[in-house]
Amino acid sequence: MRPLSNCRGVIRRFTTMGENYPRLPKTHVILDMDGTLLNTESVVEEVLKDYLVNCGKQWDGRGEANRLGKQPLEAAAAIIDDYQLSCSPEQFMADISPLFDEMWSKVKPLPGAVRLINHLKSHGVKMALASNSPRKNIEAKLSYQHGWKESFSVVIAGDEVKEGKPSPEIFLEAAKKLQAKPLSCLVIEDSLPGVRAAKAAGMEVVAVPSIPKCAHLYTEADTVLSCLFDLQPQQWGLPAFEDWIANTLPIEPWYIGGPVIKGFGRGSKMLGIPTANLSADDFSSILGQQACGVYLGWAALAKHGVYKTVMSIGWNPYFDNAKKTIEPWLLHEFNEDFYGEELRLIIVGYIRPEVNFPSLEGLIQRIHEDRHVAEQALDLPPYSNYQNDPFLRTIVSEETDI
Ligand code: ADP
Ligand code: RBF
Ligand code: MG
Repeated sequence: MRPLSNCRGVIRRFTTMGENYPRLPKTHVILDMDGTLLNTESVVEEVLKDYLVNCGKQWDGRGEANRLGKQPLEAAAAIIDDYQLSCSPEQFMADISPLFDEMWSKVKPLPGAVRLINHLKSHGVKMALASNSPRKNIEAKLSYQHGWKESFSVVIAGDEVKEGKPSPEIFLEAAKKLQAKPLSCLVIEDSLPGVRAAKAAGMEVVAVPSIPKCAHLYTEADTVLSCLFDLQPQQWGLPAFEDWIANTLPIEPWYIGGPVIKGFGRGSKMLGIPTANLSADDFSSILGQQACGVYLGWAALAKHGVYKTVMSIGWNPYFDNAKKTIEPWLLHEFNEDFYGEELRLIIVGYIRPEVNFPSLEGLIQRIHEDRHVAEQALDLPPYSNYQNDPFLRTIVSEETDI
């Protein structure tokens, strides 16, 4: 089996001097905030939806890629253009800013953000926050995230520089205040203007795109990751995470359940791997907060019992689905289908990002490797106890096969 640690997480890496070229070790990390550390977008969407309805328009997610990472007035101009509104960017900002101010308390950290900040902080790696957001908004957003403000040695806001991203100024200013050379700083960014700004500042950049299916646009980034879970700081000379256990990353467990629905019918037919799908529509809010990827967990089937499971959550890049799906493979041989039966899942750990494969055989082989990883890891203490969780046990009827 291929060593998983070599291929975990990195969707693509550009190096001009070959894979083994040693990078200049990084001593400092500069982080973008919205879309990189905080899931601001879901709250922004909520506000925009209401605002546009009042303007007689309907929000359809249009132009998100056009807006992300921009400076506030430019983002406003993009929305005005996309939705043919009749106000000026200044008027738009004046109308919408108070609505945002009421919402910052609802913004949640993105998966892996708290882990990353705590990790760097505990190893004494100095961090800067470099955001196009105005200082007032940064302060408001940070005030709701416990311990974040103190974690950053430097915070630079969009209204504290002459030009925001994609100008390099904000990153150069952050490096200066950190007293670090640009090449000693690693930038983590979700947006294209942010990546461009960091490159123009002479820095290396890890991109973690916040819009699905956009990874191919990030040609300027040094590495493109699917989510922050996949960051390997040791590749940049920074201290490695120590929380991976048997090729899995324990996460704050999440609990979902519902009747098994029909999927695309290709799991068993094309792959020989049946997946008992749950309706992603019923979980759109929780799915929006979680990173796409391959996960391990425990599954309960009301009329059968409790089983180990390994699943993919996301867009299935090999099939390029138009909708996100939840695809749990229960690690047990069943004699029959169980469509309609109540299925409950506790998702306890992360294995890897969803990726594309050059062949169906490659995908199948990798899913079997995932199964092996999950089977072994689920016997270990951080995960094994969840099989007895009442969330699972209480739905399983007495006369089951377990
Ligand atoms: P679909 O696309 O409709 O989900 P699949 O080919 O993926 O079809 O088959 C999934 C169905 O197979 C499940 O809904 C379930 O009824 C059945 N099944 C049988 N064994 C398993 C298993 N070990 N894990 C998941 N589903 C299984
Ligand atoms: N599909 C992908 O396109 N890329 C993946 O990396 C991927 N990983 C998977 C891992 C597991 C453990 C499982 C069960 C499925 C995975 N699939 C992946 C999903 C597979 O494409 C899906 O089950 C079929 O499309 C069935 O509808
Ligand atoms: Mg299926």
